[in-house]
Amino acid sequence: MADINLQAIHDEMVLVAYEAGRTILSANPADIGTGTKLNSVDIVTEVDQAVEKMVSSRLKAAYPDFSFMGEETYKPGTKIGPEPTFIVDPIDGTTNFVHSFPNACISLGLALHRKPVIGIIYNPYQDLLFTAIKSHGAYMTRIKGSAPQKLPLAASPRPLAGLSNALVAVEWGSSRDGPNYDLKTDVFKKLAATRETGGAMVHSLRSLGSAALNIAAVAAGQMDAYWEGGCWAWDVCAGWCILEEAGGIMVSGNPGEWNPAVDERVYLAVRGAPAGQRELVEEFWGVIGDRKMDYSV
Ligand code: LIP
Repeated sequence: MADINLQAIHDEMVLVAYEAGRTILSANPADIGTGTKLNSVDIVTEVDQAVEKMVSSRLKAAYPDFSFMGEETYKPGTKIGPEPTFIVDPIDGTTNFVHSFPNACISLGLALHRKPVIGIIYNPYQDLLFTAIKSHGAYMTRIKGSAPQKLPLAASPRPLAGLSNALVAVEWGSSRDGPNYDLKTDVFKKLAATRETGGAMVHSLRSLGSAALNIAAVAAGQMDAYWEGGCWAWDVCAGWCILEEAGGIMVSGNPGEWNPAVDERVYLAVRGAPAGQRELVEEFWGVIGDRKMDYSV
């Protein structure tokens, strides 16, 4: 286990991601069975389940000693251990998928000692692949077979110049009441509001509908930050590796924690920049104040 070949695992994960992409594209969302989990906006489809089955059987066959955690087969309370663990969301952006909104992906991560070391994100609608291996950089491939572009896309990324110059990704998530929801919506409002009224007046807010694609956009330098509470390790593991390899940082979405766990459930991703990363995090945490999102129950 000590000398695992990350490049070979990465290459297999890319093949698996492309196969998942073909399954996602071949499904007609109007004809597939859908169900719900926690509530009416926490959606699962037959395609999510079929893709996870294919992914888990391929990865388990190739790497029988590794652990596997997938969104659709997750058993509440399961912990991620130090052993190599595939952390997989078969379709991240399921709501987009069921609405035929072409922004969904497969998110395939590998964690080692609970840290993301490989990240593969593939949006088949745009034939857009994001990949990274720990200490080997992050890449984006626009069309299968074309030359990968190194991330971030800008050769000299601009310094971060505070929230008032930032494009920020946020998500509504599937919990739509209670203290977490109140905090989130209050922060959304404060991020957008004018400085005169106590807000940060960010350039704007975006919701791509997929944590993985939000993080990939931050890694690419197309957005400055992404903040969410309530998502899971399978939503962020792959993107996290890609983000770090592109010079970005992942900190807690709750103020004060610079080194969150992969299953922290509250995250703030900030793009790579020659200056201003820590300042942006601290300014963001200042908008949240002394409150915290809590997903422990
Ligand atoms: C989605 C996440 C998104 C979150 C949604 C949902 P899914 O994952 O990517 O960030 O806001 O509630 O969890 O369900 O499409 O795999």
